[in-house]
Amino acid sequence: MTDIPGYALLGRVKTPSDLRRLPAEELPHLAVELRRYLIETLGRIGGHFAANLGTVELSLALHRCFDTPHDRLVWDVGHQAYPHKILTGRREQLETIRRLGGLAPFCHRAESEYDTFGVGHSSTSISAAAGMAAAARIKQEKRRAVAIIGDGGMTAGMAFEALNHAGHLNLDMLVIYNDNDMSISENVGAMRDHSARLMKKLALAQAPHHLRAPQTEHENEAHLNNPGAMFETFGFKYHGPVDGHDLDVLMKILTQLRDAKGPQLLHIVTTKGKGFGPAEADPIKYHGVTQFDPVTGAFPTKKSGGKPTYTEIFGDWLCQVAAEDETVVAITPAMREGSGLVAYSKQFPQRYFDVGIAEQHAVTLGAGLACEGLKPVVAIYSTFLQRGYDQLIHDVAIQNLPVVFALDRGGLVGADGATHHGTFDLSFLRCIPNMVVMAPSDENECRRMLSTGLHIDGPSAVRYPRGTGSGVELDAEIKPLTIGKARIVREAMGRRRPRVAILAFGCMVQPSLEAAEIIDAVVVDMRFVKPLDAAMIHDLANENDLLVTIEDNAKMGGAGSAVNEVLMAQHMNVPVLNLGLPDHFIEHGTREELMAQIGLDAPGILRSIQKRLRAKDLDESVIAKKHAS
Ligand SMILES: Cc1ncc(C[n+]2csc(CCOP(=O)(O)OP(=O)(O)O)c2C)c(N)n1
Repeated sequence: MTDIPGYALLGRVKTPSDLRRLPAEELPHLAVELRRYLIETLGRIGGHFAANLGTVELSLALHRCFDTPHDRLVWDVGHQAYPHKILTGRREQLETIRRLGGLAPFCHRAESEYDTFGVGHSSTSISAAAGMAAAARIKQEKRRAVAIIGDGGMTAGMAFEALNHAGHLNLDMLVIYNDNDMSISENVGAMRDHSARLMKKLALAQAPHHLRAPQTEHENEAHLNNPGAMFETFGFKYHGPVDGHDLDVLMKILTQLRDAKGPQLLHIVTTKGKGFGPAEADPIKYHGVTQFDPVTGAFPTKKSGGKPTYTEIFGDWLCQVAAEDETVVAITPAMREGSGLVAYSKQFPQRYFDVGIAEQHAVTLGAGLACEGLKPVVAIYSTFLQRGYDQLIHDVAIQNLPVVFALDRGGLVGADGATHHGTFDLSFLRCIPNMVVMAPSDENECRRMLSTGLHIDGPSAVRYPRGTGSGVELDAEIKPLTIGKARIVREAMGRRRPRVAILAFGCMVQPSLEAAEIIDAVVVDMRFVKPLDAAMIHDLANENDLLVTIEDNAKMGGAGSAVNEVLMAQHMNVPVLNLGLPDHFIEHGTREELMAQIGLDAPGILRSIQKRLRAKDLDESVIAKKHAS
């Protein structure tokens, strides 16, 4: 019996066991329903979209042919795993995906036994599946491990490290290489160029984005006749390419490969956005969506005159400085749209590098460019810079190279959840010698800090949040800042004790100002996490009874800790309250919900300060006595 009107089959398939019992001739109809369900649901709620339309047949074939969850499916990134979530008992909850308390945005071990590995950052699937295959060998269990990775995911070094090792171990595992010729934007790289030539030759490419010409005319016939040569070098037996939307073909080949010994790689060709015209025509626009019309694909018209996002502020700044200075170059690890680089990439194609999902390479490429006197700006999400940490220390900072890191999505990012929050950067950046670390409190400050970075003869980072700022008017001229100088943005009106000074970092200045109105606190926009304005901290400690540090970064080792270190070094004994992120991972929800949940919105900040002010050491009489003595 179906439990949703209009979905005769999908309503009956609640688990993979139901799917395996379904007569084979009903599977194509199920695929149609599954696709329609995705379109209707995501049209209503938004989320990752186009990639999921590309994995409908693959998800059905995998759960039909493998004994899940006993056999392990590891989805790379997990943004294309919605059909998998639907088929594994989570269809009704799909409505809640990415929302506070709802389904996780990507695969999540705690959510389902079918989610064998937590993902979000790309290119981990082959390593994880290799670990599972190696464990099965050690434990002598008959269990298959399958990694499903896109052509975008395959651009990362980590994927190749895993292939190299798994091939060497001769593990019984299967890698499914889901090639749709797209990352979020067009996929890049020599491997992509080769694949595109192969698709052309085999006439496998159909969707408009597949018609993009390969970047070079050079045709290596020998390679095209043996498309799996590269994977075979790694010890994998190559199969394909096959049409990843042909259920019969997929099931036939997966049934064969299920019992094959040794490392196997199946190359499937799919269309991102398959079955939904607007998404097939523009898979970039439909990679991740807000609500849209499930018939026409139209998005609600945006209200004009809204505030620009920090991403847009950065993109405009970059175009402006690149026009003035031809040594400015920009690098993105596969995040052209998300990082605001679309206009720049068109205006300055010679000075634009999309390196693929290769954060480590992005950082060291920047170092190399800087060695030759260019001014590289590495535009990277805070969470993805985690991938390039050694490169940042070893290749950039030790050599004191002038590379500017434009760190987007600092702090809590909202719906993408724990894997994507940029809440560790202030801690992991400030401990690196030579680094200058800045966090803007508004859009003007952001531009000034970026320009400051360009003037520094060493590495620097400007870390800004997702979304919009306060909407301040932009200065006509972008003036660089004095390094390490904070600014007072609110003086106290009266001088009643206990006196409170809030030392706020980045976007925490705004809610701090709101809270300060109630308790008449001084508010300082610290601007620099490193170097800190030690003189300002010294003065504030002398003039106030309580210092409050506020940051949207982990409290541990963050900007507040840095202030504590300065106070200790100066032997200043003033009460301090450090506010920031607690020592546990924050899940998904809107940024506002999450900030309120952890008490970093204005009311939460106020509550924490008022609570601290109720403690004995800040009692008015104690303070009065202290100052009388
Ligand atoms: C380390 C890392 N960098 C960047 C991203 C952002 N990101 C999410 S999906 C994606 C594209 C993945 O392309 P592909 O694997 O081909 O999957 P498709 O969306 O084309 O199906 C990118 C760059 C990420 N998740 N992880």
